[in-house]
Amino acid sequence: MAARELTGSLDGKGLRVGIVVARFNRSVTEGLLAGALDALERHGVVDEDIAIVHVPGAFEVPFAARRLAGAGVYDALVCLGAVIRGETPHFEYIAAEITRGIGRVVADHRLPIAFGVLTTDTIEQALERAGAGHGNKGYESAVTAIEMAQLGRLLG
Ligand code: INI
Repeated sequence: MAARELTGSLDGKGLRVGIVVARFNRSVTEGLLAGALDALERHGVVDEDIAIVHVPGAFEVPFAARRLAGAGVYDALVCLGAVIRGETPHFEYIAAEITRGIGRVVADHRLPIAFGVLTTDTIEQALERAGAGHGNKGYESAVTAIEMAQLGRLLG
């Protein structure tokens, strides 16, 4: 007997997706947001099914993600931010807090949340992952959100 394999499809049609994006390091996070929106559009998610929530910095992302999750409206969330070591002595705290905070929301709400948060040493490294070409972390995260939303449907 063949093993049963489950993989979420990348069909975004009909999915409702919430995006939380931090303004801090805006030159990076705007690129992440553009990448995420591009991915959603290419995979069939329509504008009317997308909510974009702007927050000041990465530290505030889990708060907004929790509210969106609690609304019970979204099939998946995408969290976007850029935490850059060179610019803060409390890099480790903020990076740890957003990671833990988002993880808690996933666990509490059983909702897929894609982690599109860059943690880099320099702004240049972050910009490399937020550009228009290949490797945009926002794009990758949005595709992950779609796959996990579809997988969640299969898993029930
Ligand atoms: N927020 C970020 O998103 N990235 C950072 O690199 C960063 N640094 O460098 O401090 C940052 N700080 C702001 C923080 O997220 C909160 O907005 C602030 O502490 C107010 O709560």
